[in-house]
Formats: sequence, C-alpha cells, structure tokens
Amino acid sequence: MTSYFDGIAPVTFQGTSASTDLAYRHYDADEVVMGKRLEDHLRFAVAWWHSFAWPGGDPFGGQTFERPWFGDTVELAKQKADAAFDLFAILGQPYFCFHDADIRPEGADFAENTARLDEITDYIGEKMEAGGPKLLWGTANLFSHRRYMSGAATNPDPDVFAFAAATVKTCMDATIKLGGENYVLWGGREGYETLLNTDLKREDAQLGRFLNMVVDYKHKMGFKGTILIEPKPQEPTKHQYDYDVATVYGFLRRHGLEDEVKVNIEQGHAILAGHSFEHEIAVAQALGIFGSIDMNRNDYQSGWDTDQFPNSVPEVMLAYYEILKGGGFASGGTNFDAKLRRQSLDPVDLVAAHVGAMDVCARGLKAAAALLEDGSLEAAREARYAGWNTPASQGLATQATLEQCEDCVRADNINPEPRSGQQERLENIVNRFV
Ligand code: XLS
Ligand code: NI
Ligand code: NI
Repeated sequence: MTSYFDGIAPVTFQGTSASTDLAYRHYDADEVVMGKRLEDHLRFAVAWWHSFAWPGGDPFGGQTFERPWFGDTVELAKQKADAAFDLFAILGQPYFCFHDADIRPEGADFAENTARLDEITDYIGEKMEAGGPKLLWGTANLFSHRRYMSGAATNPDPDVFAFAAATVKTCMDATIKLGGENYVLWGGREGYETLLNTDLKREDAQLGRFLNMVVDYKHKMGFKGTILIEPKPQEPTKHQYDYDVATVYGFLRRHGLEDEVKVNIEQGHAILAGHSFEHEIAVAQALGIFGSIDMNRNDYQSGWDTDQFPNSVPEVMLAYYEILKGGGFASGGTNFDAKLRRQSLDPVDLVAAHVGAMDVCARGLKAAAALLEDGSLEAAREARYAGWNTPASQGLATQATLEQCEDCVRADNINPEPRSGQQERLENIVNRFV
C-alpha cells in the first residue's frame, strides 16, 4: 500500500463555514438540484495523465515532481495505480479517465504493450471491484511515441496507421473490460506541420476510414458507450484537423458518422480556437453531438494549452448553463483534464487542486440551474424570436421563395423597425445568479 497521501483524510462536505482548507464548501454530492443529485449532474472524473503521470516539465525544463512511482516497470505502474486509488478515496469523485500510456510502461513492441495493458487493467479492475470510482472513458495515446511524430491515422506510412488502429482496438477492449462509459479519440498529431509535404485530401480519407473502423468495432463488441472526438485547433501540430466542434461536425457528415460520434469539449481547446467554452458547447448542442467535457482553464496571456484547474465561477457557470439547457450529461461527465503548476510539488497540492475545482464547478452548476429555473433569460430569448411563431412566418421559414417574399413585402408594405438586443439587461440577469 502506498503512503504517498498519508495523513490526508477523506474530504467531506462541510459548507461555507468549514474551518479547514480541504473541505467541500459547495460540492455536496447528495444535494438535489433540478431533481438530480449534484454528483449525478457533474459526474466528476480525475485524469490519470496529468495527476499521476505528468512529471512537471515545461519547454525550458524537465521534471520537477518526484513521485515514488515514476519509472518504467509494471511494478511501479501498480504503485501508481495504488496512489491513484488512494487519491480517489480522498476525493470521493465518481469517475476517472486514462490513456494506455498513463497506466502501463511502454513496451518494446505491440505485443508487449498489450500484455502490459492487460496486466495493469486486471490490477485496476480488482481495485475498482473493491470500491472506488468507475471509468468515464478510456483512450489511446497516439501522440507521445516517436512512431507517431507524423500522425497516427493520418500518417503517410501505412504501417503507422495499422499500428495505431491495432492499439485503439486494445484500448477499446480495455475500456470495455473496465466498464467504461465512453471512448475518446483526441487527434493528438492528426494535423500537419507544413502544407509543403501534406496531402490534405488523402489524410482526411485516412482519418474518416479510421473512425469508421472504430465505430464498426464498437458495434461488433456491443459496446453501449459513446465514441467521442475531442476537438483542438493546434498544439502539438501547427494545424489539427479536429479544429473545433463545427469542423468536427463537417468531418462526421463527410464520413457518414454524425449519428455515431459525439464530441468531448475542452475549455482550453475552445480558447485556443478563438471561441469560448460555452460557444463550443452551444454549437454541439445545436448540432446534436454534445457528449462530455474536459474541464480546465487556459491562461489568457500565455497563448498555449496551459490546462489549469478551473478557478472562475462565472466562466464555468456559462458552460454548465448550456449543458443543463440541453438536458445535462447522458454518458458524459466533467473530466478534470487539468494539471498542477510545476511548482506545486506536494501530495496535498493534488488534493487541493481537485477540491477547489469541484467546488468551483458545483457553484457554477448551481448558479446555472438557478438561472435556468428562474427562466428570465430563456423568456427573453423566446420573446426575441416570437415573431416567428405565426403561421405566415413559419411558411417563410420553410417553403417561401424569393419572389413570394417580394410579393409579401410589397403587398403589406413591410418596413421593419429594429429592436433592442438587450445585451446589458441580459448580462445583469446572469450576474444576479453568479
Ligand atoms: C490534450 C488533450 C488530451 C485528451 C486525451 O490536449 O486534452 O489530454 O483529453 O487524449
Ligand atoms: Ni482533453
Ligand atoms: Ni488539452
């Protein structure tokens, strides 16, 4: 048994008068909001990669963290799993997520990778049975190893395509074995560094074929979970094909997969794409492909994917508003794809980061629910489009021709008066609930 988190007691809900740092002040898992427990609304997950595998490096310096389980043996991978489940017991969150490379050491070849994945997922499976969180999603790391430097599915070398596909199969098997509720594909290096050596049409076809194989395998295995694509516009490649939600939707339509695959939207990626988090969620809801979120926060000055823990209630409130308005999560959840700052060396820093983030999300969700239940914002939105509710305007929306519009404008001498969008009033309404 690891002793990494020794001395840190399980975190409990103590309300805003709590006298210790490590208490939930706002996240009461059993509090009922809009007819559902907070835990079932938020569906928090801890990410294995940032919390247990990340060494604390940045482009100018390497490892700052000294976790006792760092190293590349199966024994150490088991110690890492022990520490992970110790943290889960402290936090009490209902889910976790992983890449294959987070949980098993890299092997010499495909066979060794798979054998190690089997062994470590057996070990994790036993720990799950003994109590502890469930698997929100699994995924394959198709971007760290040098074989993937020119992409996985979009690689110019068919051997890499095959290796990546075989690896995804093993990761889907592992996800199914552990009862995962979704399977995620983030196109790590599916993109290009320079157009000068890139055949866009060919790479799009390869990516479409790859995703179709994933969906076929899902059905063959009877996997009931959701396949999710995680959009990101750049980093690590200069241009990533799954740029944003709208781009992914076009890709899914092109390859006949719009009813099969949904999106996992990450705050930091939305910001990198020049959007807001709530924009990306709202677009996905409008297109019917909203699935899950990677909750984190980008630093607005550094211009790269800083993956900080969320710390702004007004920001997360708007995200949860869009999620609740669309009916909440189905198989998705709130995965903290967030890492400590590299100076946060202590075990307790990992606990504090998650506790604070869970409280911020709970406050955001409760504020969003109150705003939704109040109804003022939706009433204003309804009223703004009320003119479209008449039979005549319905006809306009569905079957009118340009000539009919001209006839109608002339006959009724239509001369529209602009109306206020009331933005400041609406912002005031929102701020009443933060
Ligand atoms: C990286 C991504 C990654 C995915 C899973 O930017 O957010 O962590 O969530 O591969
Ligand atoms: Ni992510
Ligand atoms: Ni990210």
